[in-house]
Amino acid sequence: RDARMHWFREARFGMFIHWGLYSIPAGRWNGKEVPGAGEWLMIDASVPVADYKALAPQFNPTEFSAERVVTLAKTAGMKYIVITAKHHEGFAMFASKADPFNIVDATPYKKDPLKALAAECRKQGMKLGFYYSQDQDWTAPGGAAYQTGDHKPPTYHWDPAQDGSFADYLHRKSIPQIQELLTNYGEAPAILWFDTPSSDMTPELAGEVVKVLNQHPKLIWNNRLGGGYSGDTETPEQYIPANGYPGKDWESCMTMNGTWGYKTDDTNFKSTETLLHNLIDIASKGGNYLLNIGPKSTGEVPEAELERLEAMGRWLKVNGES
Ligand code: FUL
Repeated sequence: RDARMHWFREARFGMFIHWGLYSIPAGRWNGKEVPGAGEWLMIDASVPVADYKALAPQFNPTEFSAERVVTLAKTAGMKYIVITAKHHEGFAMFASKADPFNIVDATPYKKDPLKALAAECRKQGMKLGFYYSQDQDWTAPGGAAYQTGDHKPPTYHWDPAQDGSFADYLHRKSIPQIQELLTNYGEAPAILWFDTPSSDMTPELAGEVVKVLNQHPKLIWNNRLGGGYSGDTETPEQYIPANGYPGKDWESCMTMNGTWGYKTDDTNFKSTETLLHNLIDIASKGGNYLLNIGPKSTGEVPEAELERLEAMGRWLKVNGES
């Protein structure tokens, strides 16, 4: 375990990337701002599955450049990147034989950005991890949904197209896609970042996922798989634990404004000074800072995020080690 965690313990600073179809509506639906995080738009606005899936043919991020993103992370002083391979919306940002709702098969872009990122990260010596929403999936039958608005228990679905068995969803989509992410990108990813487990993820079902993960001895995975598994890392979200987590590996993930996925209406950005204070505070307590960017649907990184990361890099160059 120590050998496996070694690079993570030295890293201190990483880039989180939330990017998916939600970057197209960018927080607005039917001409109105939808309160909440941009990547939660589908559930917050109760968008029917067919309407949401209709976003895919509009997704053509021709301005995305893996080279620019990895260079930006490097410039900022970051040592690793974790990108959303599939968020709760259920759309795979990678080539997938397991499910056709993916960027290669369902969009005019037709390319796999994770492939480009994996190649560029290898080239620039950057670790790459994949975020994968293994439990919530709002466009796949049987995928889980959190309790939101007036959605009804026990499933909290809002469209009959979402109904089905969670175990079937896990066997047909989630586990096969996890396997794709673990094997299709050369060396296995450095991190698998799971999220928002529900009670659907029983110890038995989670155990099936763990069997797959255990085939990759260098893989680090977080504490959000569910089923009682604690994983390798604690993941405080949007806060810094007062005393860190003595004896544990941890990573505070945070946004620069108030959303993970791009939202045109959210311009409430923290100052570079605040972001640097967070980094120093976290590092002094033995953790890592996983700081988010939310690229636009074109693939471009919002200017406010670019500026801050470049400014952090300039400060670190003068004042940091490395
Ligand atoms: C949360 C998710 O629901 C958010 O959308 C985001 O991905 C964050 C890092 O984890 O709980």
